[in-house]
Amino acid sequence: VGQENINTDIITLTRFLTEEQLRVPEATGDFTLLCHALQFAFKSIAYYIRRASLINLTGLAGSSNITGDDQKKLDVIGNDVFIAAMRGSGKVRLLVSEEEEEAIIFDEHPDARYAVVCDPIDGSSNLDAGVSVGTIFGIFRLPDEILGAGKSVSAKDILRDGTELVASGFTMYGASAQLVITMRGGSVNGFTMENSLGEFILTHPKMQLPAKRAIYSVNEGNSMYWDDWVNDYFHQLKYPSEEGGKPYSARYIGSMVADAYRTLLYGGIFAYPADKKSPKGKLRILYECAPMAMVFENAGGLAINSHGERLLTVLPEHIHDRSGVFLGSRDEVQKAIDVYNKHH
Ligand code: AHM
Ligand code: MG
Repeated sequence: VGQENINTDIITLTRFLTEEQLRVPEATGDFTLLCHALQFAFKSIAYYIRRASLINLTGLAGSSNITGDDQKKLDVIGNDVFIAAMRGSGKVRLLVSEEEEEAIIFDEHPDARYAVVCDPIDGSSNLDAGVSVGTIFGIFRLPDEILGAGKSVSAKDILRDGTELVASGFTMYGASAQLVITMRGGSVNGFTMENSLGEFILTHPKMQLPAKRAIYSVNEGNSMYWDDWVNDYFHQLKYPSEEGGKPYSARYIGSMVADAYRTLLYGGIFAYPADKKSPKGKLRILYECAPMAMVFENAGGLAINSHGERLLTVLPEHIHDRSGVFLGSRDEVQKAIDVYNKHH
C-alpha cells in the first residue's frame, strides 16, 4: 500500500556531484573528491552540534581566536574536523579558516590545485541556546604556475575576489541540516540531510530568490553607529511613504547562515553594514561575504558592500579582512543601492 509513492530514484549529493563532473569533459575528479571531503566535514559537525548538550560540548574552550572572540568548544572541534577533512582529501593546497590566524599550507600535497576558505561554525554565539549555526565555505582554483613540488604557496595566493570562486556554499544545522552549494556560472542547489541514510538529498533544486519581499534582517541595536544612508534606508522600509503602504517585517536570528537561508527561500534583505564602531564591517570578506554573495547572485539576487559596490568584486587586503554586506532579493538590494546613491 502506498508503495508507488516511495521515490526510489533520489538524488544524493554524491550522485549530484558525479553528474556534475560528467558534464565537464576536462574534469579530473579532484574537485569531486574535495567535495566528498567537505561533505564528511559537514556531517561530522552536524553530528557534534546535535549532541553538544549531551556530551558536554557547550560553553567556552578557554582560548580566544585571532579576532579576540571567545572560542567555544564546538568552534575548536568544528575547526579541527574541517582541517583534517581538507588535509585528508589530498586536493587542498591552502586553507583559510576563521579560527586560524595564519593560512594553513598543506606542503604534503604540492600538486593539490584547490584553496579553500571557511568559517567552520558561523553564528557560534547562538550555540548554547540551540539556535541554528552553520558552516560557510568557498573554493578557489590555484593557478598552475604555483603548483608542484618546490614551489612555495603563501596566504597572498588566496587574496582573490569572489568572482574567482569556483564553488561556494554553506550548511545550516537547524531542525535538519541543510546544505546549499553553487558552482561558478551555475545554479544554486539545496540538500537536506537524511539522518537515517546518512546522505544529503537534493530537496531544493535550482533555488531562485523571489524578486522582492517585505522582510529585513539586520542587528538594529547598532543603528546609532550606522551611516546616514543606512539609517535612511531602514527607516524607509519601516515608514513607507505611499498612502496605506505596509511596513516591512523584521527577522534577525544573529546567525548569518540562518538569516541568509531564510532570505534565500522567502526573499527580503539581510545586512550587516559597516558602521562607526566597525568601519570595515563585522563579517569577513573571504569566508563569509564572498561565498554568500556568490550563492545570492547565482540564485537571482544581489549582494553589495556598504559602498554600494558589487560584493563579489571586493578584494580582501588580508585573509581576515572585513566588509559591510547587504544581500537579498534583487529589488530589495536595488532599493538599498538607490538610497546609497541619493546620499553620495
Ligand atoms: P562568528 O563568525 O563569530 O559567529 O560571527 C559572525 C556572526 C554572523 O553569523 C552573524 O550574522 C553576526 O555575527 C551577528 O552579529 P551580531 O551579534 O553583532 O548581530
Ligand atoms: Mg563567522
